[in-house]
Amino acid sequence: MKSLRESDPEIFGLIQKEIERESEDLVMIASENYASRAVLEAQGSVLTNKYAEGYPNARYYGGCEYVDLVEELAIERLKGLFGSEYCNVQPHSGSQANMAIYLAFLKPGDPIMGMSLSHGGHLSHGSPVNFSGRYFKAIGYTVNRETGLLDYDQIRELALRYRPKIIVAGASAYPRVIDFKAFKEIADECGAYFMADIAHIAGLIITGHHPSPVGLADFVTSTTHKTLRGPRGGFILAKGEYGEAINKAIFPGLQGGPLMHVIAAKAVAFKEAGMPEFRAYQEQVVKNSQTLARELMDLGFKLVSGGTDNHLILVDLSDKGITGKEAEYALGKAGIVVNKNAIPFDKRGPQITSGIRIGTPAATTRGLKESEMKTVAHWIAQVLEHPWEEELLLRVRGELRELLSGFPIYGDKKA
Ligand code: DSN
Repeated sequence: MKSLRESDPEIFGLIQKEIERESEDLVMIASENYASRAVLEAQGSVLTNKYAEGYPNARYYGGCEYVDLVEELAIERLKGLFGSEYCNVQPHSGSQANMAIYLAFLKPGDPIMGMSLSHGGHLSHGSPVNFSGRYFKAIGYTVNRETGLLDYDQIRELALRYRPKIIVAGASAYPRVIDFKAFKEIADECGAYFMADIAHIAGLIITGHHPSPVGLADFVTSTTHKTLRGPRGGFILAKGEYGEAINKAIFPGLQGGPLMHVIAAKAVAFKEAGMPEFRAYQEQVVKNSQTLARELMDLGFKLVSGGTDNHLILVDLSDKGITGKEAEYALGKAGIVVNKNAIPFDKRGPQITSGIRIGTPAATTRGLKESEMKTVAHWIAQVLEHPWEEELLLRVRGELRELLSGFPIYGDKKA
């Protein structure tokens, strides 16, 4: 059989380019990370060949003896990590995990409540452009204008007024601890289900760097590729009593054959997440993010909520004479990859925005620590103060590459 290099040099070449990009640039997209070689190997394995509709020992295909064991291992490891009664490792993504909960427990037109996308929530928590906002009556809660923090009084007031069938806690761009206990009390008071979407903070929860919603929430959904550092995918945790309905919602409700190669890679990532090194890693992710936050504030930048408790910061550029889009572009030219991001009560639209989101999970995986974060903060400040000075951007890019050459990804460039 031919190798990829021989059979498809175009795709092979583009993958090489991407390896170079991921190696030479500083990835600070809060939702990205570098999966381990072991995760990549499992995901690139022959398990991609196997159809396994159904669940372990109850499949619709023969030849499932090994994939059954793979899925059982993934399930046991995941339950162990979170202390959960039930889990499903088949969701292809976080969005599909959320969709499965809605499919299992709601009817079209039911009211749902989640954090507004423009305040840091997620598309699948009720955005009008997403299925969740089209098939359900969505109510969005916001952060407090002065503090940038979740306003639990407002959430309670909205919940009691609109009586949602489900309340979703969780965010894509919220730098602070989420009080899952407060959400649980509000959900109980208004008779709603409580779902926690922990996609961004799953890794931090496993190691105790963020409180866990397990035991409080009826359902916990997540992705596996952000702070958890696994392959691209999703999972669901829940109280045991909900297991059957969730299993049916995932298959046959939403999905066909599970991606067994991805489930194997999830199992590998779950094993890695149980290791002592993973705790040290998450500790460093938070230290790095807090160092970056402090430095940027010392350099005169305004951060939403005035800092961070987790892996990301949200920089408010509204008083800096530069949009989020421009900042993303200029930083990208300098080799620092971030994303433009709406800030709460943003006056600009989502394609322009007045902010950028910066995350430390990927940079921490490649070994950067506090002293490098201080240097990075200075580079970010220089770029954002002179976004149109090509020479300066190229100088920063050169210095950054020099620094990153000491922090190789995968030990070399041939991942
Ligand atoms: N796109 C993800 C993020 O960047 O946070 C959310 O789905």
